[in-house]
Amino acid sequence: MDLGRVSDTALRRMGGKLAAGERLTTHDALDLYRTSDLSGLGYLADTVNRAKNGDVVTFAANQHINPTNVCVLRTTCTFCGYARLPKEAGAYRYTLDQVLAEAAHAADGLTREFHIVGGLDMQAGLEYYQAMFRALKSQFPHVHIKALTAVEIAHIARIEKMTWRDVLIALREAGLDTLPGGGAETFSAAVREQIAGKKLAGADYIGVHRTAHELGIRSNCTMLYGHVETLEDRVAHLAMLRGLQDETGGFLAYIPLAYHPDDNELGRQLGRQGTSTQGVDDLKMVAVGRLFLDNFQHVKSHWIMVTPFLSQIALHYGVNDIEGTVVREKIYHAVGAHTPQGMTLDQVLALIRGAGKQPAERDSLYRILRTFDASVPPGAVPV
Ligand code: V47
Ligand code: SF4
Repeated sequence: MDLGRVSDTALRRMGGKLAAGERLTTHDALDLYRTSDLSGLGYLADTVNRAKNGDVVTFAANQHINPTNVCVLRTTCTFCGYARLPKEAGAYRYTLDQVLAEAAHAADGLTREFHIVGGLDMQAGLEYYQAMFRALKSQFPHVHIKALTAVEIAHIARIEKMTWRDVLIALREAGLDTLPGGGAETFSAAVREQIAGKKLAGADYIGVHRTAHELGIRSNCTMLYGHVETLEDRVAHLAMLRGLQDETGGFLAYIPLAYHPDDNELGRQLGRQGTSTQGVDDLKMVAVGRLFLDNFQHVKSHWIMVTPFLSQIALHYGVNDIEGTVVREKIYHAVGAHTPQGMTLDQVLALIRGAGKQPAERDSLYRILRTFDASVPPGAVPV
């Protein structure tokens, strides 16, 4: 490591620790968030990422399906612009046929993952999802099902009067492969009180993921940032994720999610409409995740939320995976994301190549399926 490239003394000290294979403390993580030496931070994160993943940047051909926007927490998750009460205008719940019609895009054989999440709908219990997963698996046996956040698993358990464990076993039997990372928001109780008053507590989010990992169901994890949380809240959140990963090793990837303030109550309360998170903060979120979460192999940038341009730069701040081609994303576009709803394969390849990295398509468990030439055609515009 060339610490001559790092000007902040706290970062240089951490560079020494990292080179010696020492773990960063929560105090270190706070210093990382506070640094103004952005390029030094990027250098450290990129060095650690290269040691783990080389120059390879992966993506997956996935398709989002949001089967219901009916949610019992609609009035208490103030950051969410997607949910509706059962009789409210715009409320919907797909029938099985509608889910299959939406999934039919996968008939092209390119889609390898369905990412299925929705609201906490009293009418969408265990049987609804079992029937859905069985039908999807029978029509698209090659497509991995990444479905239901920890919050949805706990909701199904509550309405069916079952344990988290039994719900997970029943859903796995129907075809569920992995859990996505949504629903984490920021774990701090004070933050949750303000932005997601009645949502599953942070410790229970961890509990559901622990149960999944014990059953051999891998999962992702997230942090929603850029709303009312403090830097200390962010660090405490990361420490909980790192703690569970030490116990189980079951997390596949960490994905920071940038809060979008448009078309939701929290954005109005904060007077933040029409604004977005700052680019420097977006880069710090991925870089600090990469450095503090030393037991994670993958850090993903979600381009829908931070734009493809920022995601491309994030590839030099510790990110080794980008959210791939996404068909019909509803959740973020309900809260004012102005990015496209999907990228073509050529656009994804150009984005990665333009960063000087080697694109590779992966499956949902991060096994490489095919690699692509890394060279950038002259005059190519990334996206
Ligand atoms: O938990 C809701 C977030 C999450 C807003 O596991 C918002 O591979 C920003 O977790 N501004 C769900 N974010 C999406 C998610 C996800 C996305 C991509 C990949 C994976 C994965 C998981 O969306 C929710 C919440 O944190 N969200 N509203 C908003 N206004
Ligand atoms: Fe419901 Fe999830 Fe929206 Fe909260 S964030 S209101 S739990 S859909």
